[in-house]
Amino acid sequence: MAKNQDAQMLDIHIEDYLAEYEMGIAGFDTMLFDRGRKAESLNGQWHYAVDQYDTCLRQKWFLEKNRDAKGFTLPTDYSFDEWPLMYLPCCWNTAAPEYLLYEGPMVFTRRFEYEPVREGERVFLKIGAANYVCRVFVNGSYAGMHRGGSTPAYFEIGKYLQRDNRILIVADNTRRPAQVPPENTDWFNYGGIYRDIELFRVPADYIKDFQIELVPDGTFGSVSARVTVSGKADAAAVLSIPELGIREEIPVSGGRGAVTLKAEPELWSPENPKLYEVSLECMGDRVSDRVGFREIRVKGRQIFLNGQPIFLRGVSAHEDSVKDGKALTDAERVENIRIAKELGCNFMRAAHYPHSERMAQLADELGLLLWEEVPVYWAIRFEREDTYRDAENQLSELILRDYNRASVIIWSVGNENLDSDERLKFMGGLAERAHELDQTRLVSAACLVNGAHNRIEDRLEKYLDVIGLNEYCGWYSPDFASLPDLLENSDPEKPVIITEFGADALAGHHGTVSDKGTEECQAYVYERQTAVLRTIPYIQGMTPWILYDFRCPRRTSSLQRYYNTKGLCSADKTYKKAAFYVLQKFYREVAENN
Ligand code: GCB
Repeated sequence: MAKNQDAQMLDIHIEDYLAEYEMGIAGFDTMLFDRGRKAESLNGQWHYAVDQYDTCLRQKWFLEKNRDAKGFTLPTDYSFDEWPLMYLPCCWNTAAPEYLLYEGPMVFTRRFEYEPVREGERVFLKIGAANYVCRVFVNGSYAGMHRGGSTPAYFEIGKYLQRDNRILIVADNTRRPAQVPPENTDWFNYGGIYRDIELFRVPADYIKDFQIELVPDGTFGSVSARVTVSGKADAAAVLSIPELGIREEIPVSGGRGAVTLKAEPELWSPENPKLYEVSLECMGDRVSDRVGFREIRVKGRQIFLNGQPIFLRGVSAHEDSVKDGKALTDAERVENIRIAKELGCNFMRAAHYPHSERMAQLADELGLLLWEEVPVYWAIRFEREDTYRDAENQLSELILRDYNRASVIIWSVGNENLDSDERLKFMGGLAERAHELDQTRLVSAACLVNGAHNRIEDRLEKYLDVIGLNEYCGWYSPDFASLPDLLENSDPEKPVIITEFGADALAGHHGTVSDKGTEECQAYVYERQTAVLRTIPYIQGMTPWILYDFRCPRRTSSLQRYYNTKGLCSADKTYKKAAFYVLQKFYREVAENN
């Protein structure tokens, strides 16, 4: 080997180049409670390069090693500050037409000035979401990585910061069979850093987590709160809810504290989305939140909200926008909620992965119940330990992120997975984890019909509080008669939500009820479905598939044009198909009879 051959040349012989980046993994245990904290935003123009062969990581571009030991200038394959600019957060697919179908690594970098970290201060970088793996470098140092395309990542980076900084993030949305979701899904695999990028300064000892809820004991008479602080500190935290006249000390020992207080808050519901300003102070740190208090429970085969039986008049929705991909604006989220309410919904299934935390915050404000889900979708590699760890981490991150959201009533641990022993262990484990992290909500999964017996029957049911069921009678199972048969054959011990039914229809395409892809055909499926489902007492809700059309590479017919057209509205959300009004009429009747 030539003496002057340096690391940049050696990289071509190393295929396991990723091994050294498998550390500093951000996960649920490195999360920071950030509600009410002052954020310093790194959103804005970032330089970027498509890096199809992962050369940035292979050659360690982040070191900016432009000279050799003798001071000679080395050739480089990057030029960070001359690269083109992209505004982050965004999905690169919608940012520029040439990246519509790009899947792989993309390198983003920018410089920023930062007021130096003060003595006794810590700084966290938050990436709201980057699909699927992201690796972060600050001033040439590796700060860590995160897996999972829809949950936030927090990295402690204070020790790397100076006044003038360069940050570099490699985001890689390559689909892989052992990931969660796996390679094959029925939605578009958007790439990018598509939620906010922010810095948070916190004191040396800081509030790591803060959870608060109405005690779900049926009395609506007490509130409990828990705090976790960094390290194992002993301290006193102060919980304030001024509108309820609460200012209470919580003793913290070994880093944890909890309190249960008598309180009679006005209860949160879709009709009365009452929120309270809540704050928590501890060791000079302070966080705050806007929190609703409500109780969700199951008794027998019924679901109760605040002690009253409730039928969940729902609809499923992807996080998808023609213009922005998954990087929806708040205005578009509010519009989605408004359309769902116009449809008559009190409930939405946020399918099939964690939507932005803004969605749950807005649902809290505007009054819409939510089902939140992790992308344990279709053919997961259930036998793999690393896949389980990834799924469990994503679930834990979601639960910690949205724990204080009154709107969220159900955690879903997956969708349409074949009933095998490995899957039972995997998803049973996830359901147990959800129950362990949260005793105030229901756990569910969208299950398949047991086709052999045309029954609601899935071994996972024993782990669930509510059974979700996807059935496509009148569409994938063309014979409508299979639906009454299925429901008569079944005798579930728990409430059932029909988490999917539906049919494709191209907006504005007309024909007879038997012409597939027409609005008439879709509307007919909704008429037949609702007529049957309304008669079954154990069905406690439904979230038909789906509120609006969404991008989907698997859908190539001339009526679909790379969209799944089962939406009740067109993809741009401006046009309502005939089935929208069928469901709206049904939900009005349900609401009147409740
Ligand atoms: C399903 C899946 C959903 C699909 C839908 C469809 O069962 O859960 O992700 O998009 O069917 O349109 O086929």
